[in-house]
Amino acid sequence: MPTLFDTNQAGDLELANRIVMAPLTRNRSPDAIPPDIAQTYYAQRASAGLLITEATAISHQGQGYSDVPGLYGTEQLDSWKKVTQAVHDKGGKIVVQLWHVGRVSHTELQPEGGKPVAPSAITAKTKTVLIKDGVPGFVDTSEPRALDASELPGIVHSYQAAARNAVDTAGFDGVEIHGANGYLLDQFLKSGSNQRSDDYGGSIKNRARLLLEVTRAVTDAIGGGRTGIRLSPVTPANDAYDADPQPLFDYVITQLATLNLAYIHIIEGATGGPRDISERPFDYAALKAAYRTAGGKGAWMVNNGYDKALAEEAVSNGADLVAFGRPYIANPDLVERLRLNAALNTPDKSTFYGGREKGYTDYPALA
Ligand code: 8OZ
Repeated sequence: MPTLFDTNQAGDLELANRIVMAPLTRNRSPDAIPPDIAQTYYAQRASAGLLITEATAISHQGQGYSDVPGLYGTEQLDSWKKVTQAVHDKGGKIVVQLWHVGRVSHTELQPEGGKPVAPSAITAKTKTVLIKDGVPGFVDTSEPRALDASELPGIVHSYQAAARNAVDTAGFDGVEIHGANGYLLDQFLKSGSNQRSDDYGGSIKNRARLLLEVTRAVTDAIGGGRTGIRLSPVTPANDAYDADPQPLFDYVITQLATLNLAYIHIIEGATGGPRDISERPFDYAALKAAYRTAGGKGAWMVNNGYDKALAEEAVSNGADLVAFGRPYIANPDLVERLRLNAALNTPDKSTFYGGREKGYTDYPALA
């Protein structure tokens, strides 16, 4: 029976263990350029089997928070190149999370102060982070405008270009498509945010169309073996809601099964919150079974609220990889600490978003 500490394969990626650093937004990239200290931050965590970067905007339009990084400008790519080099020098593997926030944004963050874009012109009941004079504050998201169908090929192209640049220019081992947490692709998937009457709204097949077009475009550019995707079937994050998520995600996963992806990354329950939501039941075992039945060979990665005991139980029940979020903020050597059953440092919430070294690169490893 494999353990958390055994090697595993995720598509083309050979991973040293089954412990993954989940994507974590840190808002330390002014002008969307990762700071030099991001090299230290990610290299400190390189003993994870796989590092997934913080969500990274594929375009200016795809940005929804102050000081999050991008993947569409030369300086952004050059800076990421130094990060991937630092991780590879430590023997680590790193993929970048491709992000378009859709309606979870603010006019102040959009090109020419325009409205954020969405499947439908429905404001998300959620907050974003604007940093003013170095001080982060939560503000309501702006009212979005509905995307015209003629704009969608351009968005698909932005994902594809970002994936190509990530691998060819920035040196990433692959990409993760952010299909979760109420951002653009999840907004299209779910009935609460998608009221379109064209080919991208209405039926499950139509609502899943954009996510599948994006995933095909990315795999065409860099190969399925270097592409993962993150999904959150029932999270309420960012006002995400679907009236009937099980058949929706069973369809999505069955389609994804044909694309030879490296991995499928599932957030179980409410992102960063309860793993079970009584009013939003979901059968994750059925989802995984649907993927395997449809021929899906990617690694099955689980996430949300895992500790060592729960992670070991998941691996013994057939999970291939377990992603840890908040523990990775405070424990650069999380793999070693889990191996030794050592105490974990406690993350400091006040330094999650914004700032510099404090709460970022200064958490100690075991002596
Ligand atoms: C926390 C703060 C801002 C963004 C996500 C990218 O939930 C995020 C995010 C998390 O996926």
